[in-house]
Formats: sequence, structure tokens, C-alpha cells
Amino acid sequence: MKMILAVIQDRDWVNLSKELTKNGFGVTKLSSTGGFLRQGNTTVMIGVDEGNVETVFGIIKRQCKKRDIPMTLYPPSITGLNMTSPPVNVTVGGATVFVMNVERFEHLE
Ligand code: 2BA
Repeated sequence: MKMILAVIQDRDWVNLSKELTKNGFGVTKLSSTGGFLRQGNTTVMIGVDEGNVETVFGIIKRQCKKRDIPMTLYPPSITGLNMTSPPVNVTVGGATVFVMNVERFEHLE
């Protein structure tokens, strides 16, 4: 068994979870925060048999979009001045995905 851990954008969660569950994959959502933008994002945990890893990758690729996010590098709270620097675009996504081996999996009842 493998554990797929994917950091995605919040707005992709609904469509991603719909397609995963429709195809019989269990998924858990964790609320997370990116270290660079310091904005909320979503981390999903998907436990799958090894043979399904590529199927899940296909679903993530379909549902998680690359987007440009405007970011103000130096807001007044940092500069102490009553002005902001012009926003720059940071490209985020589609998804940052890790695949890990699972030593043991049990669904206890
Ligand atoms: P953030 O850390 O908020 O990063 C958002 C986006 O900012 C990144 O998009 C990337 O395009 C850019 N970025 C990040 N660090 C940068 C840097 N030092 N210099 C310039 N640009 C930088 P993604 O690469 O799509 O990453 C989206 C989110 O995935 C990240 O949000 C973070 O939460 C997570 N992530 C990315 N790489 C990771 C890693 N190696 N380990 C753990 N989490 C990771």
C-alpha cells in the first residue's frame, strides 16, 4: 500500500474529492499553510493499493490547476511606510505530490 500526500489549492478540493470518491478512493483533507506565501492551502491524504497510484495521479492532474496568485512582497506592516510594493505573480500548483510506503494499514472496527 502507498500513501499519497498532495498539497493542493483550496479551490481544487471540491472537484478533486468528488472525482476520487466517485472512483472509490478514500481521501482525508487537512488544512495546511504554505511556507512561502503563508496562505492557507489543502493537504490531502489518499491511501491506495500500489496498482492505483497512477490512476490517482491522473485524477489529481485533471482536477488541480496551475494558477498565478498576486502577492505583495512588502506590505506596509513590514516596511513601516504607508505604501505597498506592486504585486508580483507567483505561480502555484497544480499539486505538490509525495508518495510514501505504508508499512501497515488496518481499518479497525
Ligand atoms: P507555498 O510554500 O506557499 O508556495 C507557493 C508557491 O510559491 C509555490 O508553488 C512556488 O511556485 C512558489 N515558491 C515556493 N517557495 C519558493 C521560493 N523559495 N522561491 C520562489 N518561489 C517559491 P508550488 O510549488 O506549487 O507549491 C505549493 C505549495 O506546496 C507550497 O505553498 C507548499 O505548501 C507546498 N510545497 C511545495 N513544495 C514542497 C515541499 N518540498 N515540501 C513540502 N511542501 C511543499
